[in-house]
Amino acid sequence: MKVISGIRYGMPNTDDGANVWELIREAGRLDLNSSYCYMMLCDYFKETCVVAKHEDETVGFLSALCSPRDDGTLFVWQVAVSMNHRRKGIGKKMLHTLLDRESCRDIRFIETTISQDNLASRHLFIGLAAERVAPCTISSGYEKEMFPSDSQHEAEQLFRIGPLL
Ligand code: 9YT
Repeated sequence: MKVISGIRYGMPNTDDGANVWELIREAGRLDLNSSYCYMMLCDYFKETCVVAKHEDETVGFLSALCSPRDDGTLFVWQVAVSMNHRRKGIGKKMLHTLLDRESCRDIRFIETTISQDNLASRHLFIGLAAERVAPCTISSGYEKEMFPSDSQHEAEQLFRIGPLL
């Protein structure tokens, strides 16, 4: 558990799932998955997820998983920070907290998908690559046409960072 400026960064528990679901709903910008999905991430994938808390409030959540291809790639699914706690570097601190964990010891590449309008996440990952002195390539990921036609979902570009030192 890390504490920086009164915010605690740690591994989530199943109990955090419901609060995480509310955080993602309030944050507004991300795809809201089912509460079951967030509970399952906080349970089975806790080693590669980070929850940020200020007192009793859940103010940030990062979900990620090691690629089942077992090729040293960490897939970062969502990075969410509550409205009231933006511009404090919480997203970046969650990423560094995760990369410093034993569970990420063999990670050499980070992949994530980000839509064009999610400027905060685009800056976050480009900034991370610069800090870790690693190349960042952006390519087409999930095209708009791949999503259900009535979902209004934007295209998601694939960011790939690495090799990490
Ligand atoms: C890095 C990040 O948060 N990507 C979002 C992917 C997608 N739009 C989602 O799950 O919300």
